[in-house]
Amino acid sequence: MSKTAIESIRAFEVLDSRGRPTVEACVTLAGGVVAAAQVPSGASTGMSEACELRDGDARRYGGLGVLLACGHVEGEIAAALRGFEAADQAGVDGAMIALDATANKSRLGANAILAVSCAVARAAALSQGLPLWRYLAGDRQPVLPLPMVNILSGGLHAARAMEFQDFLAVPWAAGSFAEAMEWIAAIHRSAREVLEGRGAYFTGVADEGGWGPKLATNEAALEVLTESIERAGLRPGEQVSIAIDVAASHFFVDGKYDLASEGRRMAAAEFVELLEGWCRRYPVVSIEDGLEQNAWGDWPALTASLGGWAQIIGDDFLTTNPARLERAVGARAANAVLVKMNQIGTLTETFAVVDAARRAGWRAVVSARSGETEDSFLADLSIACGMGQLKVGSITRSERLAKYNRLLVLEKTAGLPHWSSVPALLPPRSVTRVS
Ligand code: 2PG
Ligand code: MG
Repeated sequence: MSKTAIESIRAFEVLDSRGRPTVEACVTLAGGVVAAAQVPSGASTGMSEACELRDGDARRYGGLGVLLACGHVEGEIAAALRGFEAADQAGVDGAMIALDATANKSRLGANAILAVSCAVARAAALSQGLPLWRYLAGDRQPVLPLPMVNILSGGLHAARAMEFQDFLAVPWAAGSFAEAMEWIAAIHRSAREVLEGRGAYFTGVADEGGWGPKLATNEAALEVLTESIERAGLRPGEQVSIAIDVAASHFFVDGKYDLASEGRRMAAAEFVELLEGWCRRYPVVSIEDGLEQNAWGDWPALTASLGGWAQIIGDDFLTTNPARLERAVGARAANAVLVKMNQIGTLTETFAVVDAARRAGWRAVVSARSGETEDSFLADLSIACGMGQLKVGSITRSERLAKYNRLLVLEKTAGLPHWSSVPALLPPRSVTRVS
């Protein structure tokens, strides 16, 4: 066996940032290189995501254990991959897809498969003496990504205090990643002050480290965020814009968008009007999952009315799935894709989606999950994709900071181009202030 071939693979049940079990895979190459990777887990998952295999044994972790997935790694997967060159990522991923033999990786588990896929990549990078981002990039131009950072949370990440899931700050005018993080820390701090000024009561932070306040309306979150940007001494729109993750599928009830906290139920057309009003009044440059995940008929209208102002991102809608992306490109149903490795389950397929988005002239945002781990793999992936945007959550939880901190170091050491080198990174906006 060559020194760079896979010799053995182990798997461990470890815990994610919500205290739920997840998979860590550890690959050993014949020459002695050892590399591990952990996989994340979502809460607001899309229906078309690859399957996360859970034990279903109610006596352990309420059925969420991943011992079956770990068993598949150490059993069938390890046996099938023994002798594969670690650098043959497509071969390794293809072998696991064939071995699983289901459309959604439900037999072996996407959590088992992805953990191995990432650990193999890391082992290959190590064996070649390359930083992970450099190895993953291949022929792509690596870029330091612009972070969109969660400041206020609602939906499934914050006990549904409001329906919209994420209100994020986009520090696009920062001259460096370090400056972007400094701005974000100031905005996160000032957001607390603004919320306190409105009488908000704090019991902690939401799943991704943002504040999860109870506000009178969803729109109030935009007022709070805009005010927080100003209070931090920054200019809304001119320096820091706003992104929202509507995560609309999770409050789509009986064919209507149900803003229960406001006592309003809207059909798609009315809901798009609501979003359009927000784009007029606030510096919103990015709208994710603005409509329900299977509302194929409505997405083109959303994109037609708001696509010139904001990037229209499909997350639950596209689930990092090449077939759904292709259909959406054909239908002009969005203009950007959220990239989450565990929605599809291998690194090879993840890059296929990124490259297809690039070819279509779409934007792509590499994203973490709400249940994350201390693995910083995503930081390297976001650089390697070269699409210039990253979403990891807020700045008060170390599973998020593992990624941000690695990017802070790589900015100083790796000589990477700034995100502004990516053409048409964000749509141009003229709105700079709430009227
Ligand atoms: C999202 C993600 C990350 P989850 O909806 O974009 O914020 O959440 O991992 O719960 O799907
Ligand atoms: Mg989302």
